[in-house]
Amino acid sequence: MTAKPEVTGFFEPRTSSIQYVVADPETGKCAIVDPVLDYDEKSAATGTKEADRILAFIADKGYEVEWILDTHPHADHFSAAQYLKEKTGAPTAIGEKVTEVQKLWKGIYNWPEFREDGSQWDKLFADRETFKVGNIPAFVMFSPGHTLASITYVVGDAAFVHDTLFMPDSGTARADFPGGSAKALWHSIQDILALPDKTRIFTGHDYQPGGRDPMWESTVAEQKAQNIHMAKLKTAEEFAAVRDARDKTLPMPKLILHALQINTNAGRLPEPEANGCRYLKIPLNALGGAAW
Ligand SMILES: N[C@@H](CCC(=O)N[C@@H](CS)C(=O)NCC(=O)O)C(=O)O
Ligand SMILES: [Fe+2]
Repeated sequence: MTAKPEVTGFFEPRTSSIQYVVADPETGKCAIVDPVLDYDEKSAATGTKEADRILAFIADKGYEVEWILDTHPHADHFSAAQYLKEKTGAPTAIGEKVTEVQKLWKGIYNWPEFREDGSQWDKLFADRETFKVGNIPAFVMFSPGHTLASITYVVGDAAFVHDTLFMPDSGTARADFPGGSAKALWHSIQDILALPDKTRIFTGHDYQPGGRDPMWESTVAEQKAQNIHMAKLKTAEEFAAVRDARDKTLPMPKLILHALQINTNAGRLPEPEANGCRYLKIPLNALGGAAW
């Protein structure tokens, strides 16, 4: 029988993200998946309200953090991985293809000094690499498409698919960021849907279609039968045509140029300048035009 970890989702309304704590109830060991560092774009203030909420939950449960996991370098929010590492001492991890994403954005930000070897994380996972959360067996599946470094963490019967499948009524993630590919996303989703039907699917965003309450948990069986994209579109080509047409209409996430410079650096803010202030760098006209 596949082990059933306890999974708690924390919805972050500012970016419609879901952060997770996945725990082995037997040992009290847990992993944090895709934690958000708060950012208010109007004042350029950063904050740790969300991350502290997760830490309070973990303290209350008496859990010990074993891993701080990111599924991909996010384009819409800052990762709280470094903050949580400082607080817990747990290692940070991401997929090893992050080095390709680092190369891409190193060029866009014109950062000749930037290390593009992934050494900003404690662990880079390879495809199908195994690990554990407490005594629960876990493994990594490469899931490129939304980004070329995206991975899915499968912990017992729970798959953290982030920006591949959303809830069945919302379809799938966009695939038009630098390094994205709708066809690759299709194949990644096929791998996820090949997991056992009862596998619990935990998504990374919920944009609350029709204004319904936020939701984040489904199963492979539900996704196969009901996902508005996957239940209807039967080939990679059909899927890519629908996905690419929709993506052309979507404006870039408002924080993409802010977020990638922090998230390709494992959630570290830029070093302060001589006056003690940290600055972000925004390249103009670097993303192939706007959906005006
Ligand atoms: N309005 C949001 C958009 C965020 C966005 O583009 N989200 C990505 C995931 S990072 C996505 O796949 N969206 C799918 C869609 O909007 O259909 C923002 O500006 O941050
Ligand atoms: Fe994303």
